[in-house]
Amino acid sequence: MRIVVLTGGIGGAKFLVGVRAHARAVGADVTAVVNVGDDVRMHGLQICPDLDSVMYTLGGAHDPERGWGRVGETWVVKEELAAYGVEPSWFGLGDKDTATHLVRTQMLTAGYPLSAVTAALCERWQPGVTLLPATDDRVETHVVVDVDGERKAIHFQEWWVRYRGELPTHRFVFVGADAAKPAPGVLDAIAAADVVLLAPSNPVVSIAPILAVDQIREAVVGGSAPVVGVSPIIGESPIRGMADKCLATLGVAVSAAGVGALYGSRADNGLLDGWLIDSTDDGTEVPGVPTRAVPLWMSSEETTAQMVRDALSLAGVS
Ligand code: FO1
Repeated sequence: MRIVVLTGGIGGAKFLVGVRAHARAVGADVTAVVNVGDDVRMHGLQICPDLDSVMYTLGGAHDPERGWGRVGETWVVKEELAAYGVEPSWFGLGDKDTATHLVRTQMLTAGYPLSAVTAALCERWQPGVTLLPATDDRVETHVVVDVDGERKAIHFQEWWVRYRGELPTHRFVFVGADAAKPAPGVLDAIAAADVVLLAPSNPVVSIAPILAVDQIREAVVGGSAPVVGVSPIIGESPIRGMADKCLATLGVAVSAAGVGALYGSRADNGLLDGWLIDSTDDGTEVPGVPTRAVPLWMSSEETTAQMVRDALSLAGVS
């Protein structure tokens, strides 16, 4: 079986741990198509938070407490940059993490595309799934906000890390998405997939920027593989992160029903053939989309692998 997962950062990374466990048990092949909208250049380094969260998590090197970056991290570079008074002081790069960004930036500068750089970094971390950036082109999520009496667009990282998403926020823009092409391997993986899963990642700033690349959306919506999404909302809260703030900006209810309707039914030019929701949300209805309610807390590899089995069964491919 071939499984494609569209995914963002830490929620998607945890989900992929379960996908990989299931895949190992049944001999399936997994490709993760990862959001690059969070990517940013800081201090001359190219930083890919979602690719790194997935790579470190599957490589057993992530910090589960902090939710991003490396476990056992030290912060000498950050302290030294602060001593020089260098901005942005609100964004922290750990020492170990910095080595990843140095390797990546060096390879990009030498002319390698992000997909090749990611494959090279994964040589070390052996994630056990194929990690593909959605695109090798520059796609960045910017956020239109009111700040200091002015309306302007700031980078997603500034919106989230500097301002904790607390600014009056009007919309999210995926700069570069119009012209972006899928990274090598993305369309082939979707075309060959037996199922496409939408990880329980942020629908607005993790999944949407992937699908903002036209050819990816067309391949998923027009492809033969069933598409099943896993709700990132349990009750009225995101599993983690800022999905509540993002959904509120779009005027979408922070609920499994709200996100399911945002994705929409495949029969109605939307995405979903099935929508996996948490047991507490049993009874949720999404027009045109079969739902199934199961426990969605990713508390262990085994409980997450069970969610994956439930998603595959809902897709009719287990
Ligand atoms: N999140 C923070 O809250 N503060 C930081 O200083 C910070 C730095 C950082 C550096 C590298 C990296 O890969 C991620 C980092 N994050 C940081 C996490 C990141 O802002 C977001 O949580 C993700 O982009 C959302 O998935």
